[in-house]
Amino acid sequence: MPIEQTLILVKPDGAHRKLTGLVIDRLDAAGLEMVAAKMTCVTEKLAREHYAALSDKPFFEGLIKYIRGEFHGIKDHRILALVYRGENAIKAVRAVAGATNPEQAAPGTIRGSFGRITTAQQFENVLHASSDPADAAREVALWFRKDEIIP
Ligand code: IDP
Ligand code: MG
Repeated sequence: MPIEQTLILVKPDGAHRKLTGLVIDRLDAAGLEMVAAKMTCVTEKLAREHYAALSDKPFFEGLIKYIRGEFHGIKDHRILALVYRGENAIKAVRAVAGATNPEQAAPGTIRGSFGRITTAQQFENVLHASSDPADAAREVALWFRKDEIIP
């Protein structure tokens, strides 16, 4: 199986609800290795670049507000960004995370246990996880410099 790197973001609802440690525990338990971590400011530009492929979706503007912590009072728009590495890391992290829609995410997955849909139809699903090798490479390079990642 291929050794992959994948980007994880603990989203503002995850930070606000004190789920950061749980996310890290679940990823560690999946047998993956953390190779980069930082609290970083999600600028408007970074948020829009990260979610560029979704810019035509009706939920896009809400998603930009959400990832910048505007619904959760996150100071300075800070977020925890992580890179994990391991065999089939992209799929392994997606399995731990669960489906995008928290109502459809399997019980026991992070999103299935802790995600919710707000009355304004905002998906709050605790974490971001890259979805395929091309996305993972693009996203890791967007959030981290090379020298911030353990070789
Ligand atoms: P993913 O995060 O599981 O890869 P994507 O389809 O890439 O899912 O969507 C990115 C993020 O946009 C989701 O994690 C979620 O926060 C939000 N999102 C996706 N679909 C919807 C929707 O139908 N309504 C509201 N928010 C959505
Ligand atoms: Mg995605």
